[in-house]
Amino acid sequence: MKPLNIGLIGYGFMGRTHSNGYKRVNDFFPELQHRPVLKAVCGRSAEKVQAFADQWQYESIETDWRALIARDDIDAVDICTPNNFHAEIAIAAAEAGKMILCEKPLALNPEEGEKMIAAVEKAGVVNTVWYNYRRAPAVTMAKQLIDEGRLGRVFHYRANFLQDWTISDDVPQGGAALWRLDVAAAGSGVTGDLLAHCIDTAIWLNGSIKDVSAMTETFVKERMHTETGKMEPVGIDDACAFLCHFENGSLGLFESTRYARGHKALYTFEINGENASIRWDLQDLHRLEYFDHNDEGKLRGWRSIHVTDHGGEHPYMDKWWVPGLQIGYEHTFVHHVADFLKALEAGEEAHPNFRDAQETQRVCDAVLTSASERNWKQVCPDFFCDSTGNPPFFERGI
Ligand code: SOE
Repeated sequence: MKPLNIGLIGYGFMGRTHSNGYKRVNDFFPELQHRPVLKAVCGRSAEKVQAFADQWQYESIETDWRALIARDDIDAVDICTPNNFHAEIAIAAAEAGKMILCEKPLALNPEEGEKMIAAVEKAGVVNTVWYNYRRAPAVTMAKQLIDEGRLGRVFHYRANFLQDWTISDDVPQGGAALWRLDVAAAGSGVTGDLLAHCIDTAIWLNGSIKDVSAMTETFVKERMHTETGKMEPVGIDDACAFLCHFENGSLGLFESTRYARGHKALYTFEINGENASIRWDLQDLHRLEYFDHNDEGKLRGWRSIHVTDHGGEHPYMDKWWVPGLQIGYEHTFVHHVADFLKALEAGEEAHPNFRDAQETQRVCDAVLTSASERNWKQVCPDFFCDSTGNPPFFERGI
């Protein structure tokens, strides 16, 4: 088996989910030819990063990400830093010829995303972004049902991602634990952190989004910044809702907030087609709700499919326990690693790659622009189209 030496940069919550994925993958996907090796982990505090390395059995540590990238014994760089470091690290890693696994969202904005794509494509390095919810077996099965044409024409796509952890105005912004509340580190609030997941899944299941009309709100306007020790304005969106049109003619409705008291991480989506509907809920992630209008009338109703069967019908489940026994959140990351390695071994693109994730980035950008300008925005299909939805620069003679 071929070792694939991983260099992890950042070791917070996502560092743990990814590390667990690397450690478990060969136990459950024995056909893979590569074995991830936890070669080095990097963080600014030597003491803290060493504690993480000891707990997760990384072979070595670095305190400067440039030193990690410069090492000959690192094959793949995993970026788990706050969002404002993604671009710089990814571009340097690509230039050093490393494979890259980058946390979501891809970047702070589409301009950064475009530079990251140029770097990985020029270097020809395998790249992926950890939109992990695609790999929940029930979500993958939703994709299969849609691709089989079972829904017929799709009319509606509805998604929510609701949390409640920032309601208190005593929660500070910035620093290792709370960078998600600091616009300089995160780029945006719930739009890039939570809606980005919903948008990635939506595009994967239902195709591209054409245009959006959004509203955002920042309920707590000032928070103490852990780095300056002062009260600073809050620059992120605490809540966001948007309407959209998909290319396939269906209508989308998305909502995300960190102010939905009682909800810790409620990610749900529902798709309504002419023949059937599908519903999924992260807190019941092993179930897929399915309504089929072709069922016999007196038995017609929503079925709750426990996506745990073997025999190849329920994605990924042959790899785990026995039918009827479910898996959870952490397995989505194991599946992501497995699919990444499979792509690598087949000489194919890993998905979602930077280019796929850039489509989500562009939707997020259009959402934020729409909210601030209070009007509908086209989602720019490529680099040359600006977020006003104007045509490519070269067509406008600029
Ligand atoms: C935020 O609380 C967060 O951890 C996101 O950053 C993750 O991407 C999401 O999956 C769960 O919530």
